[in-house]
Amino acid sequence: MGLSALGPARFWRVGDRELRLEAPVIAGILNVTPDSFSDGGRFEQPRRAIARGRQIAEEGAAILDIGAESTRPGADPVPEGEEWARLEPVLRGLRDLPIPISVDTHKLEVAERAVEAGAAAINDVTGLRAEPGLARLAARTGVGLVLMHMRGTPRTMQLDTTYGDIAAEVGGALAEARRAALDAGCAPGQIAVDPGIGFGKSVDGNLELLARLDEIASLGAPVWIGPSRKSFLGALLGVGPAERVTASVAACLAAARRGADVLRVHDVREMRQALEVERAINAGRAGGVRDARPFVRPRAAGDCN
Ligand code: HH2
Repeated sequence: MGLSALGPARFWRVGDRELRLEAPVIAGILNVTPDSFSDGGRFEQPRRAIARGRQIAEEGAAILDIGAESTRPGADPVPEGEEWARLEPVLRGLRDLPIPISVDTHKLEVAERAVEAGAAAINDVTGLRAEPGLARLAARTGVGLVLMHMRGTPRTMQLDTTYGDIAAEVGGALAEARRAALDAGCAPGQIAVDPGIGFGKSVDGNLELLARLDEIASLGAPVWIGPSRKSFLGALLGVGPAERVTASVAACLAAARRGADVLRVHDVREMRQALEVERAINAGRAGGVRDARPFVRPRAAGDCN
């Protein structure tokens, strides 16, 4: 729904809870990797990662998105044993977190273990291309499923970034992936989509996708968007990842106005402040800010989507 209008209640189903999406919510990024493009190496130690996860929840994120394998351009795949060894202590340490945790993985075994350890959603940057079994896992367990568009793999994705009509091609691929998830038994309300900013796209391709995000939103699924600190912002402004915070907030607000529901960001505090100001202006009063708290409700028995 984005920032433009308050429509009827919309939810994203994540396990035994539902996230209210009349206004955009924040997914805070926690990368427990040595080599992520922005926060690589900062949260490799479980103690630090757990502290950052708690901070992300306190700063106002509605979801914590944890990744243990970098997907930056050129990144090498991580064996699943190593990916799980990075994730497990952090998931266990954050079991009592008040907000749902999504795990950014495309490996079935890692996803299965993560769900057993309490993850409420799986964020699959391959959109079921690497592992169609992820849809069956989501159907069986009820966890949320994010289907992202990527061309090729992180190693190959920037080799060819030309498209005919980028929004139509990406939207078509996401519609197909969503259909495959539904065929595997997922409920429509479980499935979110993401056009994959920076994954096999040129600078102009990313900008066009953001400009035409309403076309992706017209698929009817909750829309995730992840421009945070990415290189297209560096190409526009000539600054490194740490100096792309304001640009990331601006990109997310522009995306939210065009229908993004879940803003995947590194800088939760800054994003939250921007959303609060925009929402207070839309409400025409400061009191509207209180309504901006992320809202998670338990799913009622027999609820359907
Ligand atoms: N971007 C990254 C990773 N996962 N998932 C979704 N749904 N959307 C995204 O845009 C997205 C994603 C890459 O960013 P980051 O996690 O910060 O870096 P790295 O892959 O180097 O760990």
